Amino acid sequence: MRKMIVGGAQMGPIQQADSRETVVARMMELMRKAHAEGVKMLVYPELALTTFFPRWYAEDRAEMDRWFESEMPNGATQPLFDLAREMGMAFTFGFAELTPDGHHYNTSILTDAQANIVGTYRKVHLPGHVDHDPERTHQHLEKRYFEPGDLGFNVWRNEGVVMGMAICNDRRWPETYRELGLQGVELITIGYNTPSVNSQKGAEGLRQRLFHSDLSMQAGAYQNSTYVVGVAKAGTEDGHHLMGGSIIVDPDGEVIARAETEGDELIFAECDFDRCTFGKATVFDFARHRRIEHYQRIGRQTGVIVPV
Ligand code: CDT
Repeated sequence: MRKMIVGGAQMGPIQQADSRETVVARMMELMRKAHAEGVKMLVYPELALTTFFPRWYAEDRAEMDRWFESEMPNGATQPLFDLAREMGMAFTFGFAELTPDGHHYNTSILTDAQANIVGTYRKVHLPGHVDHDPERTHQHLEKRYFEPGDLGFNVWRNEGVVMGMAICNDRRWPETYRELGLQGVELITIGYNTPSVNSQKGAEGLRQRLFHSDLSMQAGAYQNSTYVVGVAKAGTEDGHHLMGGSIIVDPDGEVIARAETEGDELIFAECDFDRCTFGKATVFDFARHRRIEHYQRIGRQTGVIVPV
């Protein structure tokens, strides 16, 4: 048996005025709680260090560079890395990355138990739009401020477990899980910031938003026989509400831990990674059952083409 206690560090809202240092202090508090529960791998949300700034429109996108990190770790986050090293805790969190050559990505990093960065992922599926859209109840300008990730979907053997990362909207796409599943993933970490209102369909409601989130991650876990940890940044940020609903899902697709609040909250569960083997060797033994000769469209066609 390969058992590890995995934690999700859901975070409550971060206001525009909150400093990185204040936020990191909250992350460290969650890490201390996780350590007390025996957690060895801790998952924080997407854009964990700042407010969800893509909701704000700036004519000059360079104004938004203040939300980006040009190195990691940096002065503000170093104490979190130091604490993790002291506690022997692997972790992952998301942040806005500005590269030395001027590229902007929605990024997450993965560390080992010595706080060495062993993996980097840059969000592939960027939701929203590029220009200000007056038809929407609120803006979602990820396509304005970020470029699509250039690293693809990778896994890392970390602390004895095959781990992969995805970010927020990626969780709604089966391609995300299957790319990772084809590399034998056993733990997929997904941080998210999901507005509780659909800006183009107000009637949708929070219940259905949470259902779609659960549905996507539970299906991804089951169909690839992997654990999935989805962790929210939740609550009201400068008047805009983000849903909670952080969960840990087992390789059967069952939810084994769930957040109850919209604030800073630790969820955790003991994961036995040997449980991933059964599904991978039977109903989802890809080598025996996949028929890639019939999947060609997936790799060559992006949008829908309906026959005339
Ligand atoms: N952060 C992020 O990717 N949020 C999206 C909202 C989509 S609405 C344009 C999500 O899929 O949760």
